[in-house]
Amino acid sequence: MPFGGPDGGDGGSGGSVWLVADSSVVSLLAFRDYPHRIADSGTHGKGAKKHGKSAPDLLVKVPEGTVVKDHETGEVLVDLVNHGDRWLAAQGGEGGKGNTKFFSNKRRAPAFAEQGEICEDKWFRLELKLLADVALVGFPSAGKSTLISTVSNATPKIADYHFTTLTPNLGVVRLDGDSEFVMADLPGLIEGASEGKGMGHQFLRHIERARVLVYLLDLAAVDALSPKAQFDALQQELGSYNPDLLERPVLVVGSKADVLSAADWGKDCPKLDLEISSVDRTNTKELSWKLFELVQHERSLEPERTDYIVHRPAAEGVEVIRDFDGAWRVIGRPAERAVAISDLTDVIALDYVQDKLKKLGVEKALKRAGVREGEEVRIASFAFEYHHDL
Ligand SMILES: Nc1nc2c(ncn2[C@@H]2O[C@H](COP(=O)(O)OP(=O)(O)OP(=O)(O)O)[C@@H](O)[C@H]2O)c(=O)[nH]1
Ligand SMILES: [Mg+2]
Repeated sequence: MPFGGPDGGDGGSGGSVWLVADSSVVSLLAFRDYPHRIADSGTHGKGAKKHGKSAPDLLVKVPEGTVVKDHETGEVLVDLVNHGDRWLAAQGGEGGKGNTKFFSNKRRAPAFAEQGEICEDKWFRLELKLLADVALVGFPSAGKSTLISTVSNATPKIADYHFTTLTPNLGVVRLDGDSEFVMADLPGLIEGASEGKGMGHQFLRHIERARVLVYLLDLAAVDALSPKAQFDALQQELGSYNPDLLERPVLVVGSKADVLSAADWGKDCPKLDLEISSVDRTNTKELSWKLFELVQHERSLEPERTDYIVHRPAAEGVEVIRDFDGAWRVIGRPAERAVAISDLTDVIALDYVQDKLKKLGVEKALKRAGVREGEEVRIASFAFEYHHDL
């Protein structure tokens, strides 16, 4: 302001990007559609000493069990294990100080102000260890693999002989942006499975971890066990493996309804929650939504953790290294920041930056590293010649 002195307010800081483990998110699929996550910028400072507004941090939800790795080296940066665990992935830029802040007896009319800091911009690789929310249990050839291939992204082997599935298949059932859960297709169970018969017993532990169970009963099994006999046998096997499994929320579902229905079996079919056909997709969407609601309910009963872990990078100091061509390079966020936010074409500003670098210990670090008169020193995108005490 002419005659009035400096009156520029500070700029607001930009938001940081955090990754936060959240039990309602089960997959990383959203990152395939939308890999860039950008926190908002702060707003500019204005005259009349008005400060700009800082932007809020952007909290990006990831599933529990997400491992964050360096995109290039594959180094594990953080393991977000439990709901609420969070990690500072990229720090927002700090707002620049308005020229009001540079007013002093020495500098009565500072014509310069700091630039806002350039924010961090990084790529990471996210990986996830899946745990099933829903487990499909049923006799061999009941149609478990066909069902999971219809409602999820899993592509298991399907065939008309028993024990086609030898190891569990996991699939993500995605109903819309925020509604998703993990389904496990397990090898078929038979009578005696809990004593080790057939394939399924090795996988009963997967069932133990699932929040919700589906008993898939083959309605087309004309020359095998009736749906009722299948149901009884499944309950028997699960109960003798672990009685708690009988308390688990469960949907009793008849499969292959395009061939035969519950009505065709009369008393030989237990009461079903749903009849489905994976072939003509009768009720498969309905089943997914019902399962999602049960899973959501179970998730809501789980106690909210309050002891989550916050991971943030350690404060950085100043380090001096030799650049690729032999020049010196100062690295460390505070020093890089001091240079990046200042208008180095303004002599008074330059003076201010030099002061700041000295305070940060840059000069000391350069001396310690052995920099000699006239050698080139770089900080971020700025380069200068080193002269002792200048
Ligand atoms: N008509 C009809 N056939 C089906 C349906 N679902 C599955 N099938 C058939 O049933 C047979 C067995 O299907 P799978 O999905 O492999 O059965 P599974 O339960 O995974 O069997 P295992 O892996 O051996 O335990 C295949 O020939 C499927 O094509 C359905 O809704 N209708
Ligand atoms: Mg199968």
